[in-house]
Amino acid sequence: MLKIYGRANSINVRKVLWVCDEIGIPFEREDWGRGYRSTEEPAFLELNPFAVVPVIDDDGFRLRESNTITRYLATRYGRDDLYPRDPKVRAKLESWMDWASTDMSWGIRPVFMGLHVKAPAYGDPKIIEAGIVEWSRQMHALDAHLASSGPFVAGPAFTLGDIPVGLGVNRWFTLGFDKPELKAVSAYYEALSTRPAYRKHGRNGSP
Ligand SMILES: N[C@@H](CCC(=O)N[C@@H](CS)C(=O)NCC(=O)O)C(=O)O
Repeated sequence: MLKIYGRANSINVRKVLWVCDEIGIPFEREDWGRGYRSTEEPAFLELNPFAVVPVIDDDGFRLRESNTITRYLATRYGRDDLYPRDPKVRAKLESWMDWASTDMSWGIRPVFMGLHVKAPAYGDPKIIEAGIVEWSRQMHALDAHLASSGPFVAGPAFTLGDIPVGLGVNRWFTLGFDKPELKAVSAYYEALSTRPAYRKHGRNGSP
């Protein structure tokens, strides 16, 4: 059976849990990471020398990097709907996966670490405010994209691209700070919320 290493409240582990439920892949999960066993323990470093979750073990095939894991599982289970073979559709959805892990996450990180984790390194309100400004800028761009080319990030259908973006959007609505009204992003949040796997692993009350 597929084994997932990583705590279920990690945004990156949640991508893997969500895709497993979309596909219907049974799995076992072991808690590792902040609040659980440290990823610096030798047993974990042997799984992933970069000391971050998630890692999967699929019948002896070990893989790290959350976005890559979702692409691997969709391919392994032949889910062309989630990861279409058309090169242009595929590139489009992958560009949103990359955006969520870079441009969007650079704004999210200081806000999440400061307001939710309350990490001392992010305790300065100026750091949090700068994160909100950057994150809001990115969210305005997402809003404009969804308004013109949605309802999903790659167009008419839900794909893997919506998994990292949808988790960032959940974080946006769940963390408490003053935010601009973004109509298309709100509609996207509601559209994703019709999916049981998003309700379970995304919009589940946790940022
Ligand atoms: N690029 C990696 C990043 C993984 C990552 O940063 N994971 C965080 C949790 S979201 C982590 O392991 N933090 C250390 C911890 O929880 O102890 C991926 O997408 O899988």
